[in-house]
Amino acid sequence: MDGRDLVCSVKAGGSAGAAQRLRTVRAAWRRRRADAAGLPPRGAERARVPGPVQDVEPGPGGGIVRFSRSELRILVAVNGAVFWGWDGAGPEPSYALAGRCPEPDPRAVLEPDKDGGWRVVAERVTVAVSRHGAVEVRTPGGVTLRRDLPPRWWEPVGGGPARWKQRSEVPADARFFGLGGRASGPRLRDGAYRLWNTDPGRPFAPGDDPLYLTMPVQVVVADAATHLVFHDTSWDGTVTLREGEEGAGSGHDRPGTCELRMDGGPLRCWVMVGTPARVLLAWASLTGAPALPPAWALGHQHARWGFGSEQEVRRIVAGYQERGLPLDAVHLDIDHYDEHQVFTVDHERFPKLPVFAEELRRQGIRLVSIVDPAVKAASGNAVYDGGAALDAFVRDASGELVQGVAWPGEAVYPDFTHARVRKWWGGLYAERLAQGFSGFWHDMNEPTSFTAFGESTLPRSARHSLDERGGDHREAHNVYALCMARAAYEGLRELAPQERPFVFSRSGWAGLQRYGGTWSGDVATGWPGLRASLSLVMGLGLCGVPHSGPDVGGFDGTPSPELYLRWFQLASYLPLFRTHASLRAGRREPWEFGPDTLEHARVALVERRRLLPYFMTLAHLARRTGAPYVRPLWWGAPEDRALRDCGDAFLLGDCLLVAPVLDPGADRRAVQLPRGLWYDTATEQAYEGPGQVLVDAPLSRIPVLARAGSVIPVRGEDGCLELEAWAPARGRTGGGLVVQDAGDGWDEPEVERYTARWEGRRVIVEREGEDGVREPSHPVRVRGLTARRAQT
Ligand code: NBV
Repeated sequence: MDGRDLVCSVKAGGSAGAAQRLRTVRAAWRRRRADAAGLPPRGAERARVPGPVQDVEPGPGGGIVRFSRSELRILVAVNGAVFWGWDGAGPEPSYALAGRCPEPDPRAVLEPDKDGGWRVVAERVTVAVSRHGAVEVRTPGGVTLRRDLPPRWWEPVGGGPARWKQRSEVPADARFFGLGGRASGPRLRDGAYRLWNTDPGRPFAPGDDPLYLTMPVQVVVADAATHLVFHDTSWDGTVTLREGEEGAGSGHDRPGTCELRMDGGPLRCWVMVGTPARVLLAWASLTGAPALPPAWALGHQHARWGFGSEQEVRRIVAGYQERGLPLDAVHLDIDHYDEHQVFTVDHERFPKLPVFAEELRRQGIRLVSIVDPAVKAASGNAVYDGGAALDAFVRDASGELVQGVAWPGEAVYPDFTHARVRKWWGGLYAERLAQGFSGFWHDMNEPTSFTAFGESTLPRSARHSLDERGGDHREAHNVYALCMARAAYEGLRELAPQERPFVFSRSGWAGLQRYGGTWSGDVATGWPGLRASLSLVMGLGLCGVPHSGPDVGGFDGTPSPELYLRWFQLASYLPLFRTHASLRAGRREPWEFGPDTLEHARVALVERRRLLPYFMTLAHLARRTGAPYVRPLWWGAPEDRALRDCGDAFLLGDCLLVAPVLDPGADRRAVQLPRGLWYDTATEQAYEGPGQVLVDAPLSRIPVLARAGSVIPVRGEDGCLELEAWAPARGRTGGGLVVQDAGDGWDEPEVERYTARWEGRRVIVEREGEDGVREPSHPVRVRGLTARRAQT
């Protein structure tokens, strides 16, 4: 059943359902008519390439290379990132950039290259521009990481935005990652990936593409170096990837290729080169540090569409408490709204929400509210009236309000690309705070409008402010949710200045991490959905959005106890650990799957709670360095090709390797290890990497390995911080970082550094400071001292 059918069937059924169906038919026609009238038809087009080089104009960090039919602006920034833009495009304005464009690197200068080309030599990269406008990015050692062939534009003869195509080559051994949240990654195989945020309208599985959160960001990993390339344009487009082949054909390498075709927008990109850690650091310095969540948001959260009433929420909370299961937050979905209207409460089902919220808070449980962007188009609805008075809603090309269909029926959509609208919307969270909510879950913000046919979103001709530049939905669509997240984040900063906002959003774009995280959306219940969950989290992390996680158990249907448990176990090691499901789906509480599942889920919940200080440390490190908590195995060893191809396990920070069970019936699994010594944290068996090992994975747990030498902050039984150290390999040392966080607020905690070393038969852990080493003030437990070494 897709969203359009569902909308009809869940809404009271009968005549209400029929009325909604009729609305979706009308909305689809309206959308079609609006675009027919508001978008110029694509008539004849003229193709253009840059042509031969004419002259250059050196400037700070690079300069301008002029061709007969275009010009290329190159800028190397102080953070090592390289920008280039065609047809005069500069880095600004941009929805991705966190602030102003970084300063140019004064050492980077434009100089003549061979064959009439030009180049800019910088510390970490050389950018070479050929006579006809091919752009090459090379390592300082001269190895080519990426070669962009001269682009091609198609310009409508009667004027309007040009379509363009950019074809690039990468080394034959390169692997592609990223492009936002993709269900069939994290390694992106050969195929076409669309750049248009899309609600698939039904639960998705690997192969469904695009999904809610796309981004023109690719991380390309090759022997020579890793690079991130970001095409800064929010228009609809398609990326077609093809991995290369070494020794293809007559012994020659066939390079990997990437072809980007966009419907419009500037042709401009940023490239960052280095190790994965350096690349993500540069990306975060450009697009913003990931927002730090409050500590509670790193705990276990339970949601459901259709709790339906305060009594039911009480029943669930009591279920957790009676069984001694940790629970940190409960999420209320659209069914707690008054007739599905955003920023309202159904007072019959939730008569005293603020009182209830306060009661939960005293028990250490926060309430999170769903927030949908669509506002019921009815005067008398306070949000509608307030927005209308401000002219906050999207209009069409003829100036009429764009009316779509969402859960409350006929609906209008705030134009979040307008500063005034963001300010107004941000202020509306005051009502949510007064109801006692602590966190915010943005849904349906691709944006989705139910339509009986055609795309389930706003007309492409719909007008948007685009921060006063003016434009239409073709350009605004992909940044709509990003701007909504900004509105919420900035509003909350003002409304509750002492608290760190917790916002997570289904859709988004490059830079979303500045305001919060995301989640999988409606992942289909099934083993493929479980695999897709991990792919999404890893891909998003590589695009700079480190905080995400799936609906544990899948959104629809009823998972088998085994599937539910494996999902639960995986998610207990992901940043967002949330059980959630649809109105119609089976239960998702851990006790609903039999006593064995309950006991195994309890182990996962308790371990998550024990690891909270480590998660909090990872959140701080993500904010300072851009490094995601969940990293592909190749993170520290991109030259290890076996790791590049391996997407079924991940590193959680520097210390842990998590190998979830993604197939039914498994009681052990193969794990591809990076270099070094690793301990199975359950058995303390030691394994030497690199290589593949077989590790036990009974139903009671998934394999988690600790890197020898790690020092991990954990929560001791008394609730205080402890250090868990894993013995370094003999003759080696180790260490770890700890950031002790107050749980909320803006105090800047110190980064504590610990080292671990052998002294005779003991392992000593010490705290490093400016004035030398000292004994740690936290209790230390050393593990792995008597580990058996397995043969690999
Ligand atoms: O608000 C209802 C659901 C929500 O539970 C889910 O998490 C979102 O992804 N929402 C989608 C709208 C209904 C989709 C069928």
